[in-house]
Amino acid sequence: MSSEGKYLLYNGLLAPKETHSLESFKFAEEFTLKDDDVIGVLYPKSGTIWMQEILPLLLNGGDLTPIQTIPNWDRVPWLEEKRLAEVVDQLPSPRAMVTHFPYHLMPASFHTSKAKVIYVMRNPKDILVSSFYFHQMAEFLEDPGTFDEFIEKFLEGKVLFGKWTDHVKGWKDTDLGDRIMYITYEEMVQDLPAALKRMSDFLGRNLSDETIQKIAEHCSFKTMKTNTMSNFSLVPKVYMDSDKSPFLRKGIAGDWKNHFSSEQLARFTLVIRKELGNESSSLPWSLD
Ligand code: PPS
Repeated sequence: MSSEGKYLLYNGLLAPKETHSLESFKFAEEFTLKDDDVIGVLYPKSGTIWMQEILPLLLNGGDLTPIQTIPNWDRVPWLEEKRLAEVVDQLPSPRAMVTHFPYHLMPASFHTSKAKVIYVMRNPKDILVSSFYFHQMAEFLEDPGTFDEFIEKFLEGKVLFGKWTDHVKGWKDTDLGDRIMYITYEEMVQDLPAALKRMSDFLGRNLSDETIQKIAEHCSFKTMKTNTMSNFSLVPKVYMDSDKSPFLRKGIAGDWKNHFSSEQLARFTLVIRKELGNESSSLPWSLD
């Protein structure tokens, strides 16, 4: 399949045809969000699958049934993907979903609802590295080229769901007030129970320390790697080849240090800093 054949363009954003269609985007546009819906919002490779494990457990008080019996893509579907239309009627209440949408493409009903958002942000250099390997293992994505070439594509926004800087700026500047909570992938890696507690309080769950601890154990990188409902081992190898790179690859902060040369780092930082403008100073990690 040619690379042009693998992606579609929706409002200037690239998305893989394997999982998205113009109909699925239309379905998302017209989707009616409910007041008690919870949406994990993440730029690709920022921990989406992680949120698909976490949200059901926070919302149901730690009942492991959904994460042990339902594949992640049906358990907490992507708002923009084809699967949503298939599974939406089976979602338990309150519903949990995830999305890679930038803020300005959220459905109209989102803005009039009281649906809550947890926005997870990850160091863009680690996103880039994670994405580089993902493009090598996923047949439905185009070849990333060399690491140098992929850096250029990332900086130009010629990657899935556009520029990281646009995503972050759009979601930082909203009128959602206390409907949105911000957290970083790095905070989650550093102290998952503390991150879960913050999320649980935000969702009005008030879970006990014991339940938080239990959820943290089941959402650890190690446990998720062995969960067949979450590690993509159910997907045939012709689509996702874990021998090339597992989906749950390293699960750490700072792997970029093993990949970026000093020249690449300087170029990357310069562009990102310029595009973020004032927003650079409020980032939780140094861009250097
Ligand atoms: S996607 O394709 O956009 O849905 O990918 P996404 O799930 O957003 O991001 C994949 C990266 O998240 C890491 N991940 C985790 N890290 C730490 N702990 C847990 N439990 C966890 N679950 C997923 C996953 O390993 C990918 O990062 P890398 O750096 O490639 O390991």
